[in-house]
Amino acid sequence: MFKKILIANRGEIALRIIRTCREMNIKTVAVYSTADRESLHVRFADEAVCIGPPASAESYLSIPKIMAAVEITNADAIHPGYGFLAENADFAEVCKEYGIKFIGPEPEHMRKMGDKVTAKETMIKAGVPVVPGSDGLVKDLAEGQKVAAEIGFPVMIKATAGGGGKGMRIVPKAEDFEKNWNSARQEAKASFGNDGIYIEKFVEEPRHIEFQIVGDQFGKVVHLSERDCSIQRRHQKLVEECPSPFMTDELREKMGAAAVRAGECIKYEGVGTVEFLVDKYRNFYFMEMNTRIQVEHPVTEEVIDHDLIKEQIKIAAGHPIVGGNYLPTGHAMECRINAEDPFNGFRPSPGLIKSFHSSKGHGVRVDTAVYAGYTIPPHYDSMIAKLICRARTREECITKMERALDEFIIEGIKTTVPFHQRLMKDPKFRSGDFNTGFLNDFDLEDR
Ligand code: MV4
Repeated sequence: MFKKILIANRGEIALRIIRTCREMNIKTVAVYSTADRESLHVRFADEAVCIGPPASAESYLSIPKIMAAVEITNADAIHPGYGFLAENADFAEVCKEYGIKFIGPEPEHMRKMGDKVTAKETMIKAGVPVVPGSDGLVKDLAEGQKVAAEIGFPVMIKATAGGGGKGMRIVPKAEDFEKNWNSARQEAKASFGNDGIYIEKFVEEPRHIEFQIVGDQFGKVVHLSERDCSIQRRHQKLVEECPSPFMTDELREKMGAAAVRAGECIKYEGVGTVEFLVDKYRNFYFMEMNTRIQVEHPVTEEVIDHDLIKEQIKIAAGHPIVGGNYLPTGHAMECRINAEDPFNGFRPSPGLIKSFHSSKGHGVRVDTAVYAGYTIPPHYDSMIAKLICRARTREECITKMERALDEFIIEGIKTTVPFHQRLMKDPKFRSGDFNTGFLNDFDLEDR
C-alpha cells in the first residue's frame, strides 16, 4: 500500500480524498495556490506545499510545480481528483516516468477516451450501442452534407476533442448545415486546437444516464449502477440521483452489461463513468467515458455503501475486485450548492461567507471545504458544497432534501439553494418526468 499520497487538487474533493487516506493510514500532501492559504485541505493534510499564484495554469495545472512538490515530500502516489489534471494523459505519463503511481487509468486509456471519435470506434468494437452517424471524422463540408442527408435531419455536429457542449451544434434541416458546420469547426479549433468533426443523428429529449464502473489490474470490471444526471444547465449538472426514475430492472441489466463490456474491452483500470443518452423508448447510446472520479460519486457511495476513493486507492495498489455488480439499496440524491445567483442567470457570487451552518441529521451528508469566515476566491469553480440525501424511496429522499435545504444557512454570498428548493417542489421533477431539456423552460421567477 502507498505510504504517502499527494493530492493534486483543492476544495471539497481534496478534503474528501484526505479523509479516506486517514482512514487507510496513508500520509497526505496538499498542494495549494496563494489564493488557498486558508483552505481546509491545507490544514487537514499532513504536509502542504505552496505551488504558485492563484491562476490555475501556474499552480494546479502546472505539471512541473506538482512534480517538484512530489519530489520534496517523497510522495509515492498522486490522486488527481476531478478537473485540473485528472484527465490529462501527458500528466499520467510524466508520473510513470518519475515512478510515481497516478491513481487512475493508463495514459493510453485517457487518450483513447479523450478523443471522442476514437472512443466511439472503441465502443463499436466492444459491442456497445452508439448513436448512428458518420464513420469517424468528416473531412469537408461536402462530405458533411452528404452524410447528414443520409442520416436524416435533425443531426448533431460534434468536435472529436469536445465534451461539455463545446464545438457542438444541432442542425434542424439541410439549409442550416453550412453555417453550423463552419461555426462548430471554428469553435473547436479555438477551444481545442483540433477542428476534427463528426456527425450524429440528433437524439430528441434524451436523458443523461451514466454507469459507474470499476476495473482492476487483472482485467475484471464490474458496475456499481447508474446515476441520472439529466438536470443540467448549460452542461453543468445541478442534481444527480440513483436509481434513475426512468430505470427498469431490464434496462439496468442491459446498460450495465454494456458499460462493463466497454471497460473490459480496453482492460480499464480504476473507477470510470460510461455516459449514455437514453431516448423516450429506452434506447440507449454511448456518449462519452470519463476516466476520473466524478463530482457526483457520493450518490453511488450512498446506495451501494462503499467508499469509492478507497476502491480507487486499493485498485491503484494492485488489489483485485471481489464480487460482482452492485445494485442500489434505497435512493440517494445530490444537490450541488454553487456560489451563484440563480435569480441572475447563475452569475458567480464569490466573496466572504459570513455565516455557515450545514444541514445535518439522519440520511444527510454534506461534502464541503468551506466554513464561516472563509472567502471564496474568484479564480476557481463556483461549487462550494454538495448536499447528499439518502432514504428508502425517491419520495422520502426528496422530502428529506427539502428539509435539509431549508436548514442550510449560508450568509454573505448568493447560492443555488433557492433554485433547489423550487425544483424539489416541481410536479414534473417529483414525478420523475424530465429529460436534459427540463431546465430550458424552468423559470425561477414563476415559482
Ligand atoms: C447529443 C445529444 C443529442 N443527440 N448527441 C451534450 C454534451 C455532450 N457530452 C453531448 N451532448 C449531447 N449529445 C446526440 N446525438 C444531446 C446532448 C445534450 C446533452 C446531453 C447530456 C446532458 C445534457 C445535454 C444537454 C444538451 C444536449
